[in-house]
Amino acid sequence: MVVPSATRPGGKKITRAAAVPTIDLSMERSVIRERIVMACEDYGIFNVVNHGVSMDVVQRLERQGLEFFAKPPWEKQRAGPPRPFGYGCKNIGFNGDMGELEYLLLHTNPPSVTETSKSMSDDPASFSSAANDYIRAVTDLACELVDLVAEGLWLQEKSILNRLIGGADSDSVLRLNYYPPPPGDWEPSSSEYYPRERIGFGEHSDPQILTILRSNDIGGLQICLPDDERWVDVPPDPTGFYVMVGDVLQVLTNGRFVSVRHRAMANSVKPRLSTVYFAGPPLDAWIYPLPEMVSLKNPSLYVPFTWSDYKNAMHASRLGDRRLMFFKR
Ligand code: GA4
Repeated sequence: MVVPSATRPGGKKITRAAAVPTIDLSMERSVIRERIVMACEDYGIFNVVNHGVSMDVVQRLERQGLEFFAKPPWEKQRAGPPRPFGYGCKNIGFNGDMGELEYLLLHTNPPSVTETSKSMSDDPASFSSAANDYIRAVTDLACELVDLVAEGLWLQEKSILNRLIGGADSDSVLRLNYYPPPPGDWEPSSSEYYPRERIGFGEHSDPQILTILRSNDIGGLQICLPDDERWVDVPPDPTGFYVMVGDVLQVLTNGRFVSVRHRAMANSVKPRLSTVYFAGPPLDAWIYPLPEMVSLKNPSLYVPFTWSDYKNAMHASRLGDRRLMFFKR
């Protein structure tokens, strides 16, 4: 369903419609892998249901997150600043980006989670157990999804993607985003033509291989589909996960998959909490289009680089920059 859209001068249109495919992981494997490949080509995002991640694991981390963000500012600051891990408030990255949010960034290896939990909770053992259990569950899900991708793309080496994100040396990140409601005097504009927007986390694509996102039941996620000038609302699904293609998967598939541009709005009168897992490769992993994705008709679009090179480019750039441009042939 498409309802009337609004345009900001010089900005993209906003359409209140969502067309993100939902993939039921209890379907037959051959059907799932085909649908995943199609969703990654056409949208760069899909929703998974019947994913096998226990809701208890999800809720335990959500509770820990809400408890942390409810603390007084001075207490939260003890877990910051995020350089790059820890607590952050409004500042995003190192180059002046800002958003209407607070967040926690954690590296996903268990010793690091245990260490950082000490500054995040009065009960660090419960915090780190909730975070580690969540990380284990979504890592398994991410590995299963990339196995399906490898099968769907008929890759020779079926475990090539799984090995990039499933090993102990993978450079994955867990992010808890808390979008507080707007201040009392803030009112969304009722004008269709000049909508007043509160940007929680600005437009960008995720740099890694795959992102696994969930939120509480408050909306805010928007995507911008390839070759389109519209922002599309993605409805919250507290029991499912949204899966997004990252820049590295775009490179590995030689542009066949697209890393989706997205942002999070913070207009709701209720707080939004999202939990986002970014499945990344090891720092020294070489990234280049997989041989099956390259042919005379589809020559390689990117030069080889390491994940560490890409991270350097990422930390030197602004949130909304199109970093893959630096690695194009
Ligand atoms: C976007 C995706 C993840 O949230 C993140 C972000 C990272 C950060 O917050 O430190 C970055 C951003 C993200 C890409 C460009 C740089 C780095 C903020 C920023 C301005 C953790 C990631 O991996 O890249």
